[in-house]
Amino acid sequence: MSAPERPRLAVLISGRGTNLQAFIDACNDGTLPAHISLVLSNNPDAAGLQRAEQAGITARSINHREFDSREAFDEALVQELRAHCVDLVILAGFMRILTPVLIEPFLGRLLNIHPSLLPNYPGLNTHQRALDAGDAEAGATVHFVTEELDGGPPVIQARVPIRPGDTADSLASRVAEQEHVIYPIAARWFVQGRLSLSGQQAMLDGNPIPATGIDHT
Ligand code: NHR
Ligand code: GAR
Repeated sequence: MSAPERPRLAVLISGRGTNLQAFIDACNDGTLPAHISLVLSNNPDAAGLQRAEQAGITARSINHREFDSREAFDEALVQELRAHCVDLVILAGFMRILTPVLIEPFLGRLLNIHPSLLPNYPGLNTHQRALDAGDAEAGATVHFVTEELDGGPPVIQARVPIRPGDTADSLASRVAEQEHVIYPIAARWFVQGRLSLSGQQAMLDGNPIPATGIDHT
């Protein structure tokens, strides 16, 4: 008898792909019992596409600029995701706001990592905003993606200190280290069948996850 197939992931990127690399490593070392079936980028120049190719993963860029509407772009993404029978979609530094065309068919199977302690600082420039506000801590949050931008139910969150002299870049790299830890954990919970979305509530092992996610600090 053949071994059961591993759950199939798609990772959507726009840039460097360091979170993608964390997923590649976690799948390779077995800590994430899943298979990355597809990497998609809206940006043809994303460095992460090379990481995928080096790992032997099918990678495609679908340039959003070639579409007349956000919906038409999302439709092209959905076609690729369906063609690869994807079980879980991972947004990893993906920079295009998605419409219901993609969100509805993948609701509950779509995760994002956002570089802030949600519900603080949804949207862009999170590290500079945390510095400007004089915050003592920053962090990252994995959440289920819903139509509301960065507003879907949190799953897991990691905090880091903000240190004197931090710049947006120094803070971003401290946060990124934690991103690479917590994001594969959330995906592992999902592929193990432990994590789900029930209405607007994220559930782990049948219990509701608190409003800011499981604290991994
Ligand atoms: N789509 C929906 N519907 N809901 C979410 O929660 C989403 C999403 C798409 C992406 C990631 C998010 C982040 O973690 C994400 C969450 C892009 C923008 C943005 O403003 C904002 C948040 C996120 C991603 N994008 C601009 C746009 O017009 C383009 C910005 C650029 O290219 O630099 O799409 O931060
Ligand atoms: C990550 O820090 C991620 O949290 C953030 O972009 C970076 C991508 O890095 N996401 C967003 O800002 C989404 N709008 P990576 O390409 O090296 O994984």
